[in-house]
Amino acid sequence: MALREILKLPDKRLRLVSEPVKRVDAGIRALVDDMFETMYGAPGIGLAAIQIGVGKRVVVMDLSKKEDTHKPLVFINPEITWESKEKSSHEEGCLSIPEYYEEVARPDEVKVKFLDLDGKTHEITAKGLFATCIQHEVDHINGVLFIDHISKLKRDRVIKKFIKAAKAAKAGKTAKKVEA
Ligand code: GNR
Ligand code: NI
Repeated sequence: MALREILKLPDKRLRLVSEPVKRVDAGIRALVDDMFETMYGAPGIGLAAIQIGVGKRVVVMDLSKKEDTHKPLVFINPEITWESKEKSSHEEGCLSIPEYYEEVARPDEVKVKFLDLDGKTHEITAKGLFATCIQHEVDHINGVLFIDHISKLKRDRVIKKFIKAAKAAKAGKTAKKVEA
């Protein structure tokens, strides 16, 4: 198990399309372990492998409220096979875009097909926060970020802010409080 560094905007690797997993083997299980450690450590409720720099279609999630009742979920090669016409809007955040939150409208309900850690296929229906989160994570493995679903004005502003912060960090300055 290892805590891995989470890639932040404007890291270009966040824009890569991840590759399907061919075989669920010990390497994938080790990756999933690292992803859970990193997600719980952040803390966050979901994580896609590309957020730790691994371009494989692997997602972990835990939507449980209390820390002592972990409900770890793993989705390998997740595919959205159906989405409801009804949309609903929820405030989203992303560990790769820290401390930025915005409302995003997405299909209210989706069906998701995926493999588990034994390589077995499942298809489930997700609603509410689960639906929001799985769509957010499937976006990640396709190189899409939640800010791609908000207005261009807001998106450009947040990207600019993170570019500025990255430059300041590189220059060894305090990059914590860069104004938008
Ligand atoms: O921790 C996270 N919270 C969250 C809140 C609303 C919608 C989506 C998410 S996912 C996010 C973790 C993350 O960045 N996953 O990619
Ligand atoms: Ni995210």
